Amino acid sequence: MIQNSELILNPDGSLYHINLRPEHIAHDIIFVGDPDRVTTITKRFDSIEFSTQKREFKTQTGTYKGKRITVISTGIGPDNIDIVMNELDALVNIDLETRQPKATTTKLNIVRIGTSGSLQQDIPVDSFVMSVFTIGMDNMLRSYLIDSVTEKEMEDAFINQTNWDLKKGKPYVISCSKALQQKIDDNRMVKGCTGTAPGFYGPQGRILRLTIQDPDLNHKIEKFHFKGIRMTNLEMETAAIYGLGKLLGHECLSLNAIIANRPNGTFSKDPHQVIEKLIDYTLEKLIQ
Ligand code: R1P
Repeated sequence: MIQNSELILNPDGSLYHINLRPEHIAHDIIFVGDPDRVTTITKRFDSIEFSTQKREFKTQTGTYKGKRITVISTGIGPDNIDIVMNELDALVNIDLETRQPKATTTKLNIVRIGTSGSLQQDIPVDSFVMSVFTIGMDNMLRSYLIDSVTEKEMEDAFINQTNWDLKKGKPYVISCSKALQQKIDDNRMVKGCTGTAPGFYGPQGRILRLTIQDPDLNHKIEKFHFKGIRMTNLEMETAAIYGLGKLLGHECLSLNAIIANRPNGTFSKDPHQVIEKLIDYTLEKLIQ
């Protein structure tokens, strides 16, 4: 039995942070970072059956062209993903009455619609990137036993080519769900490898007033190559989603609206429009 201190339920039986009970969620789930992006998506729905919000975790469940979908905002960063993935998994794979894992597991389909910065001159603002691989430069996932789900050869290549300082922790590489990739991919997507950083400024090579540990890191990441794969973009959630998804047995895919181009120093003139387009793209693919 999982103790009250480890699996915390609110008085209404919902999970502590995400405020959800099992009946509140669909098995097809869209993650966004920004709570305001939840309604940007669900305003397209036929109807909404459930809404809640606690802290940065806003959730709405409804139907889009007859398909039941849940949209959840995760806020920013891998630490929040640890909360959302574990609590969502508990909703389907732990009996909340007996506090025991269920005998059979239920798989969730999770698609992230995020914003991101391109690392390559030829991937301009306003394009879409599908994260076929992700490199986690955060350390959250290393609290779990991850060797069964990581791509070690690519991990070593990244550490060597970027001369990564292991004092910052050890990067890890995870691939996306092949089933979701097949369902959602088409030629409007740039396929690539997304770097997940544990912060927005120093961890992504942005210098304001502080000296950073490796000012050349983005340049080295941009040049990284492994068996035809290159780094396409940087954001703050994908590796944590893919890692926990693989460990818990869920299908996960991350789609990125490119709103900044780091090497060119440009920012989209209309970031909302590229996000809206990526939302339309994703919803149409999900109902196929
Ligand atoms: C930083 O501005 C945030 O935007 C990106 C990053 O991953 C980080 O969460 O994603 P979202 O737009 O989904 O929040």
